[in-house]
Amino acid sequence: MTQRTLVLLKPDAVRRGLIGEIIGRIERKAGWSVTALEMRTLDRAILEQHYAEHVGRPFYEPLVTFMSSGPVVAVVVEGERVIEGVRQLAGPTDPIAAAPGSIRGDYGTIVRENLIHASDSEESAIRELKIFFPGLS
Ligand code: YYY
Ligand code: MG
Repeated sequence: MTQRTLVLLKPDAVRRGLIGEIIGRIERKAGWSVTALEMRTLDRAILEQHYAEHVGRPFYEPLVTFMSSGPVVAVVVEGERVIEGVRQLAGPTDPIAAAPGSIRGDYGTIVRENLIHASDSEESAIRELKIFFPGLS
């Protein structure tokens, strides 16, 4: 089942020089490929759309501050079961709970600064891809 998912390399990953490392891990999975990519700094409006489910939660304001603190790299990844697959590769939200070998488990310690966003379902992927890559057919 070929799918498309949205990955964001968060400002901490960009600042720490982990763009190549993280994209490299994704590219090494058999049959997965990067089909679009853009570096950009996100503003409050786009983050409110992207994180709509979290608006009003206690961590929302610090999350927006962090996510707009520097450029992110938005990446479209296509391939076999890529939605579930990239979530697995990323690991759980809390990097300390994430297993070594996962991206968050290998590089993160702080929940907010957990390096990577990946769409969590087919419905989220479609919604998020529209926000970041509106021109994609
Ligand atoms: O999908 P995922 O990124 O793993 O977690 P979400 O529950 O959707 O939360 C989005 C984002 O918000 C998370 O990656 C870090 C941040 N966050 C936080 O700072 N503190 C929390 N208690 C929960 C989430
Ligand atoms: Mg999420």
